[in-house]
Amino acid sequence: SIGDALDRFDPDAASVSSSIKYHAEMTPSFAPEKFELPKAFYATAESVRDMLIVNWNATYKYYEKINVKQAYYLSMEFLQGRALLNSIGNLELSGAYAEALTKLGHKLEDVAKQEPDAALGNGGLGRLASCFLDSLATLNYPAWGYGLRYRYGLFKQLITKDGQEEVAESWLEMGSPWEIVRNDVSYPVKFYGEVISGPDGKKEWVGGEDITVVAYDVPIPGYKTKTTINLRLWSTKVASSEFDLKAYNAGEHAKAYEALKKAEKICYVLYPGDESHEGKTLRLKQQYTLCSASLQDIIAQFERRSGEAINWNNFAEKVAVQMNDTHPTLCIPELIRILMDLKGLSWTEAWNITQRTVAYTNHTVLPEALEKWSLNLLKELLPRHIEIIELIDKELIDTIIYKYGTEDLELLQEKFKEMRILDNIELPSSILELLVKPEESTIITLEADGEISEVEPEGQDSNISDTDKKIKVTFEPDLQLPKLVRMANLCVVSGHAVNGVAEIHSEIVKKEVFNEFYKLWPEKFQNKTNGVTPRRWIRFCNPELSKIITKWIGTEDWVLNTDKLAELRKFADNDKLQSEWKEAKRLAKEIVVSFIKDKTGYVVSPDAMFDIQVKRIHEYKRQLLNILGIVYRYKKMKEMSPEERVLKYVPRVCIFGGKAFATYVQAKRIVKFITDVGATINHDAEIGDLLKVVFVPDYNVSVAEVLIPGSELSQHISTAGMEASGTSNMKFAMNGCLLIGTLDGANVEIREEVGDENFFLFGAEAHEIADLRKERADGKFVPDPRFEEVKAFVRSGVFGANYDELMGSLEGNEGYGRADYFLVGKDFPSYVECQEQVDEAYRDQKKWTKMSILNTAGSFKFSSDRTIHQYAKDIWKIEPVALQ
Ligand code: DL6
Repeated sequence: SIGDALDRFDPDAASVSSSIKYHAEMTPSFAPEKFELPKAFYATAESVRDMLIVNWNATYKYYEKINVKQAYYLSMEFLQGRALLNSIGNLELSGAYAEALTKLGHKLEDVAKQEPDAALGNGGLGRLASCFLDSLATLNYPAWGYGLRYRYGLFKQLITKDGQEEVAESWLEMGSPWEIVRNDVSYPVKFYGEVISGPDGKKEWVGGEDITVVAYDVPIPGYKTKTTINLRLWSTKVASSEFDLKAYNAGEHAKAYEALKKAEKICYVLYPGDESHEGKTLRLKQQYTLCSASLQDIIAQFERRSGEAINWNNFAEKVAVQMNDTHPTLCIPELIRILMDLKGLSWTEAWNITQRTVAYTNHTVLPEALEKWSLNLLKELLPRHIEIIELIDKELIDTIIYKYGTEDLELLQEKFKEMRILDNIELPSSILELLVKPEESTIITLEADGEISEVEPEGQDSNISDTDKKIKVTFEPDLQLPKLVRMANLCVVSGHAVNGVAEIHSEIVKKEVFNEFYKLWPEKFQNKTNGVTPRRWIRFCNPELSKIITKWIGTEDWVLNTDKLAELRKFADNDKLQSEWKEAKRLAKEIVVSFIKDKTGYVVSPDAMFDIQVKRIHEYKRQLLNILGIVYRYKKMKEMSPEERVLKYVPRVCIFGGKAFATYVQAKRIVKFITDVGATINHDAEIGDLLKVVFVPDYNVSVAEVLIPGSELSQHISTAGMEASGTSNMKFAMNGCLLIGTLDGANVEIREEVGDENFFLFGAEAHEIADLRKERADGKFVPDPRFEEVKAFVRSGVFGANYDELMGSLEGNEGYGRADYFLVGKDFPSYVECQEQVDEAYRDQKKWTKMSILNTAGSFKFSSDRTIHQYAKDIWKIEPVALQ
């Protein structure tokens, strides 16, 4: 029985050891005689995988048997990081593994470090998806993740004297011990071709390019539960019949495997450059591959579980699909296509089922990040899907007309311009006819930019028939602009729920980004504040602090029920707790010291304050504000006597980490600037340990697991209103790190929970930003002299160059784009002053430690368990099912 299967494993160190030895002997990729490090990792991981597979099979079978409603999380990114410590931690086998490995001559931590990060993500969105999987499994929710198995992830970041360099991230070079290749789970995916209509009006998509997708399953264990859910990653290939043996034998090798390469390249890298047509096509192919494969799989599962009695109207009662941002939008037309063209349902039925099934999470308000695809590219690549998207656009137009009537054409035009899925594309003729007002006699042209023009028809106007000179409504696309499909609008129209990821962000989603949709369907809009898993982000990455928390709370239940962390509040002043707390922080800082030495060569002092900003490099996240603050501090230090200097400033190590997108030139300039500043300051003997600036290369999950426990101050300093949520802010707070930040994203809620006095707040607020930008653009902004001073200092060449492009962008000089769009200049003085308060606070270590404890205590809300319960209840309508 399932129960027996699950109970077979309750291993002690001895049985763990023999399992590891077994795998060491049977692992063919390493020499048999030695048990050295990489091999020790693979053998250990394989022994863990045996256990995972038992639970994973049982979970799978159980869901099949009880035919429970399941959630499917579709995401182009899963930033899983390493799995070994997390898996054995969740299985409660860390002790047994540590002991077994010691007996075999290795330390568990050394073995664990051999594992390459599964870097199938870019930033917060991908890591959130991975935290969600951990919570789903832990809370026993029937759910799966679906993604792509990129061979090279995003990229590996090298830091050279020229700044960031990207090289392929070859995380799969030695194979992944966690994945199970499912050659039995494979589907065809088609591109291009044409749509033909049968006599009964049924559509068929034929011809084109066919590839095959194969599932790679990654078991995801929950904490202290047998539930082990599935992350199904798709890999692309072609059927063997596509290999052109004749061409190969004729020496035309490239031709022989052309089809294979075309298919394989879909899964080479995450976010391939999309400036070229080729690049855009590849990205769209990736998105469609994820959607088509996952939908086919979900439908196959639904059919299998339904047995003889398939009732499609029941689909949404069994399936909830969550689109992680707009990248998986194509699952909407794909579901409709399968239901209509392959399962024979009508448009009305298919549309209704789809709306009840899919939901959309928005993760950004940056207009440039809201995906828009070229109509022509979509038409070419997915001809059937574009027909379906046109039908959805028509449904939307009907709804708009139903709501606003046809009387006020100007109002309608406004609504169409804002809301239509198809941008700059003809209105359906049936709609144009509907807009005709017989009593008037003008030709009304609705222009794509929202304007309306009216022309009195001249007697001989050839567009107007002789019999009816009354009126005509036409639509005029803007020939200068491309015809686009707005994916976010498609998601909002088709999904039954739309959510933002922090309270302030969800309000912006409702009141600004999708305000017109909110007026139509207020009930769709929700907030689901992000969270992070306390297993990985405290329990496993910070064992010393975890022990202390458990000791003072009196139970380890906080790992599952983070509300208990709030109990630490009552001990925040306790001297004993404070000294243990400081000791744990100190140990974590020492680990950071050796990590920095190892990765950058810089030697930093553990006595200094560790001040960290780690996140993707983006202008809105304002790493530039941070580094300019450092430069200002450095300049002031240089102007002071050594005595004054130590009185005014506490020693700091300022740590940066994060990747700049390969084609984001300005972000790469920022990386280079930070490393140059570091090179100058770190070698300035006069400054010594009072200030160090370090850029840690190749920031990823494992690096975060080292840096976050050792952090004392972390920076979340985005221009207000621009960071959807942020999740590292939650991880830092959990680990007793104080935050300096703006009122943006989840900072707002973190500050509420930890207390205003335990958060360093500065900067303009979201509601002020539009006016401030206008002030800047109108040339009315008067910069603070400190801001002028720091820019002049940078331009003087102290750091090697004059950084004209960066400094210019802060001034709006010609050629440098929008005048300080991210308001670095505006916030600079309050940032510098706030940093002075940080120094002041740090001098009082008793107070600082209390603030640190209160940050951990106040972080209880930011567990992804809370977030997942909310998604399950409010959006997916799924219930936990614990295996018997
Ligand atoms: O919701 C997860 C994460 C947020 O915490 C960040 O604030 C936000 O920037 C990030 N958004 C993206 C957007 N990507 N796209 N498209 O990564 O999501």
